[in-house]
Amino acid sequence: MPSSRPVTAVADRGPALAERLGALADAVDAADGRLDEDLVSRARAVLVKAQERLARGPDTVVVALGGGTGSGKSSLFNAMAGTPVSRVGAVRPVTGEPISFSVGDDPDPGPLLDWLGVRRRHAGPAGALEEGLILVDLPDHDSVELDHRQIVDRFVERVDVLVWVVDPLKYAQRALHDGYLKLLAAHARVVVLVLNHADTLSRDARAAVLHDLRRLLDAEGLRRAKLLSTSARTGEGLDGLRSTINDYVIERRAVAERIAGDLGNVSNALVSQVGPPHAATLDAGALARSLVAACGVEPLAAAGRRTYVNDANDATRPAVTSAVLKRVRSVRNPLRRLRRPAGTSAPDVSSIGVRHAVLMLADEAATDLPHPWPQRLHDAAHNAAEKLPSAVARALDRVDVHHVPRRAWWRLFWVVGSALELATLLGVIWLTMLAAVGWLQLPPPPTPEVGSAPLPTLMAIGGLLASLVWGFVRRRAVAAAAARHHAGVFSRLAKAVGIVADEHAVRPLRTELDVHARLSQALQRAAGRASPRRARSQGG
Ligand SMILES: Nc1nc2c(ncn2[C@@H]2O[C@H](COP(=O)(O)OP(=O)(O)OP(=O)(O)O)[C@@H](O)[C@H]2O)c(=O)[nH]1
Ligand SMILES: [Mg+2]
Repeated sequence: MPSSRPVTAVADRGPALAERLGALADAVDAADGRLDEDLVSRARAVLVKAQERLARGPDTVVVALGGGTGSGKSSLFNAMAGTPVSRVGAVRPVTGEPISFSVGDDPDPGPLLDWLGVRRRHAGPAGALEEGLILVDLPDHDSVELDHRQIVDRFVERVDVLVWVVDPLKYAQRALHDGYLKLLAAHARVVVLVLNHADTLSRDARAAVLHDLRRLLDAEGLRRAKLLSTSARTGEGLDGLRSTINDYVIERRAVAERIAGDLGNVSNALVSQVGPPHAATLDAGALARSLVAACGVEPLAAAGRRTYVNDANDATRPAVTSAVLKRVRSVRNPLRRLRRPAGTSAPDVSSIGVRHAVLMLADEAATDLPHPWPQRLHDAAHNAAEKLPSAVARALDRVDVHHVPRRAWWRLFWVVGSALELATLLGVIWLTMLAAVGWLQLPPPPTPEVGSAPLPTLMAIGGLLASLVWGFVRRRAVAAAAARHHAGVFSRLAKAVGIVADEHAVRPLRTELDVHARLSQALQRAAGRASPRRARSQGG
């Protein structure tokens, strides 16, 4: 049954058309809620129409005769059918509803005629006309009867080939050119213009009218539309009309051509809202850098560095100095034992800075994108900028900048430094005792010597000098390690900011750009601008 054939039935003859229809369906899905609603519903209507038409016998070609009243549609219709099926008359208008003539023995062109809304149906065997043709005689489009025009409009939407019959007096009529022909530019391949009543014109006048009509059609984008002249009265040009109609049936491409025209029209209209495929990139790295600046990562890392310096100093400072310092400090500042530098743990996130960074990202990605994409990206960025400051603050809070693991080398500094201090102290005590013995005029005890220097002097002076040098080395080592620690904390914080930025800002924007890319690729395919196979592999 023709009515049960799916859209892909056309694939036998035109895989490209089936692909293009599929691409438009993809695009309509992605466009929903994003593009102009009227346009999206127009695209949906094209898909439905294609589906319906292809389901109702893609191998049948429907050719309708349209035109103004009295132009001779019914006369030509009868001449083509070879039998007086449609009434011809002198009182206008004559034809009030469409009449069909099906050629050949298609068991049931009914579903197609139902869909077209034809009630008066006739059929005849294939003779001068090709089998598979359904010829339809239409009422006049310029009628005083309003419903005539509505009938014509529906047929113009649905038939495969339109034959416009004009007469020498009304061929330039605006109702025809503005109301129909100009709108059919995308369908020019399936539009035929027939100048009837040719017998009423002299040879020169006919040539002039044909020339003028051709000029009009070309100017209206209908360069590919065929132009014939006929006389239903004398039979002149009827063979040409018949063979033109037969050609469409023989090629059987009219169905596909007609649908392709609709598809091209609506796809191009959608393309104008989407633009060509766009290699928009999101500079997530730049966003992370701006956020790091806006979120007070550096002061936090600096606080971590200070904690490191404090902890390392506490652990490496030699015992005596350390004990003395502790004593002095606890007298000066009893709270110091709490140790954490106050006021540096809360991240200082600037909402304005965050907003600026995210909007910049969206603006850059939107360059070259047509309306409404910049607005959509802007909205997504706006949304992200609302949530981002608190999310970043929470993420920064989770990084413990004050956590400083103990290092093995700290012990070495403490042991060596303390030993040097101890030697110095012992040397000083020893010298003091020797001085006391001298002052009491007692015999001096034997004092060991290293080389020619007495040991206590060596211990006191050498120990002091060595302590000073060791202290200098210790402070340099702590400072260098603190700088490394600072860098580590900074990168941990920056990474946390990057993760949050990715989740709240980059991902929603990327989703929007991905939809744009999908849409634009699908539309390029639907419009027939991209090779279907290549486009598919790109899209996948
Ligand atoms: N001289 C001449 N008269 C024609 C020709 N074709 C049709 N006529 C006449 O023009 C009148 C209108 O013809 P129809 O075929 O009824 O015209 P129509 O376009 O079907 O008109 P409506 O059904 O009212 O829209 C009739 O009297 C025809 O005999 C032609 O080529 N030459
Ligand atoms: Mg008629």
